[in-house]
Amino acid sequence: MIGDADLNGTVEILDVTCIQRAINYIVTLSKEQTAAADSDQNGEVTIVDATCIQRYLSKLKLNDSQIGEYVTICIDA
Ligand SMILES: [Ca+2]
Ligand SMILES: [Ca+2]
Repeated sequence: MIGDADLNGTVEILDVTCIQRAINYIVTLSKEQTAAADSDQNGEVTIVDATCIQRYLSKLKLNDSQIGEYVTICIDA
């Protein structure tokens, strides 16, 4: 699910925290987590992705946002 950086099935503030930790190299995201955390789908996990999720949680849903939607995630073997 897009935005679900910790892969627990829901998009919540913990996912924002998870992304912030990844940006600060406190934690390392798996490929699956990285794909889910990349909320704006630009290929990299940045503070913008954390901001996108915060907006989603604040109900300021972006028109082009796929946060909260299930998508098929392609992961290289
Ligand atoms: Ca989550
Ligand atoms: Ca991104």
